[in-house]
Amino acid sequence: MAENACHDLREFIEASKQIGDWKEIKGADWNLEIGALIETTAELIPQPPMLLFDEIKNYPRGFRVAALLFASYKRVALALGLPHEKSKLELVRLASRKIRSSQPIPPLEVKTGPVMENVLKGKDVDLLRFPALRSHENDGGRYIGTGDTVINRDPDSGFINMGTYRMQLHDRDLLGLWMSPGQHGRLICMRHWEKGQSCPIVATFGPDPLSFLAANAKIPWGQSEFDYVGGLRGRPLEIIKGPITGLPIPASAEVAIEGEVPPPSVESRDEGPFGEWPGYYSGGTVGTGEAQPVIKVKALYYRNDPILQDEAPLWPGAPRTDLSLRAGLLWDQLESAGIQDVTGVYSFTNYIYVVAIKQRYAGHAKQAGMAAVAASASARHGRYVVVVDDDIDPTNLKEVLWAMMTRVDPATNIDIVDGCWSTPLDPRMPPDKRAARDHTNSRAVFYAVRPFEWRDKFPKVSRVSRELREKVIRDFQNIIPFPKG
Ligand SMILES: Cc1cc2nc3c(=O)[nH]c(=O)nc-3n(C[C@H](O)[C@H](O)[C@H](O)COP(=O)(O)O)c2cc1C
Ligand SMILES: [Mn+2]
Repeated sequence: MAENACHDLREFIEASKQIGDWKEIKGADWNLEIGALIETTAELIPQPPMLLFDEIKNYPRGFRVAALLFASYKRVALALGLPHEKSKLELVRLASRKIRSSQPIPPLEVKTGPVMENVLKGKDVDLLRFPALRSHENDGGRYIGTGDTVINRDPDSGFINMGTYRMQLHDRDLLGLWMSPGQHGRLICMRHWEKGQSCPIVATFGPDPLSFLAANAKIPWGQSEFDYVGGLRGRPLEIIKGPITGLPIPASAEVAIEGEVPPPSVESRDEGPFGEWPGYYSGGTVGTGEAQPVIKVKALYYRNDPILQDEAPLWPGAPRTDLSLRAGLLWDQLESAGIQDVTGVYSFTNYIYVVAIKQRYAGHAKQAGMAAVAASASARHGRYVVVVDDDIDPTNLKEVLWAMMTRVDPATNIDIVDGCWSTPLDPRMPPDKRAARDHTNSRAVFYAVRPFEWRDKFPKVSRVSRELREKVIRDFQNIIPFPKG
């Protein structure tokens, strides 16, 4: 993650073409067809190719959509500036070390940049120029904001946040914004609204890859994702001071807007339905019954031949993120909380966080599990935390399930913690709880570890040893088509 992290989305796409599979698809339809292709590819192909759509139906050539950018961990490694030939677990470890060792670097203001190649202001703003997708059959509209960042400034402390929140394309100069309770971008908007003011806002579509990954990791409140990304890259993000809002506009984003979010009491709109990452339609007006905030767009900036980044949620069986900054962030936060001998961390969507430890004392596993329930990286809308021993690779779901099957005594090794931070998009949230705005849920913590007190008496593992496995793969590769690692 040092000097070599990609500068912008197009540089990242070119570099990704060198290290993995990719496909260009011409003539596909923004209305459902592209969404269906993306989800089906992610479900059926392990380490799926990056998909690049051009000549999208009814849109001019060059107005492109890029998808599945982070569905292969090798591409995530590239985005993080890490060596892509490492294992997934090793990459999470390297990410957490980098997070630990980097110092925030504030952005660098420049006069202009590629995002200013096309400038449309006021009445000329027209977001319908872009082939925003309608991804799922019952989506209430088209979404331009999925692979996006939303940027606003806390009026009290001055800290500038960058988060990924979905944006519906309501009209040529009007966007819907869905921010879950507790999100930093929403807390900042509320501080403006409480003063009776609209919240100035910048958003990007097709940000640089590291900004995107940081914008959807829960970096603690008050730490600017701009400075964080600068620190991880080892050089500042280049920004242009927005002429309308004064907010930073990332200079090499594909598309950016400036605008404002009026208090919802002044202006709001129905939002959604939208197929969300748990695999159900949720959030927005669905379930809450409440109209949602809008962004009134005052200026539109975009590069020539702009690339929208699609990150519309997929059914969880079609993983769109093979490795996230979140796992590295959680590892760092656990160590910062004093949890010792963490040997691995991984997350399978927001719902399952796995922490591997080398147990050193009775109570160590519980300490690690409780910390993972509370840490900012994993605290919002989780479901399960699984603590495993260090012989389990937390990135390997088969190994994690095996530990849960064989090392957990359900009566004594599962803790239930109720009342944790959740979101109205949780499909399992009872309607009355949602109506009462009690956006909390319970967590189960599985201690899938050998009981510390008698760990030496635990039966020996009978699985083929790694050495023997590697030997038979080598010796029989010409007969049996073992996948190349
Ligand atoms: C593709 C994608 C889309 C997301 N969409 C939303 C959204 O619509 N609303 C929301 O509240 N969080 C959404 N999230 C989660 C937030 O980006 C994440 O919680 C992040 O930490 C929020 O920024 P903040 O920590 O500065 O509040 C999304 C995440 C991803 C990866
Ligand atoms: Mn934040």
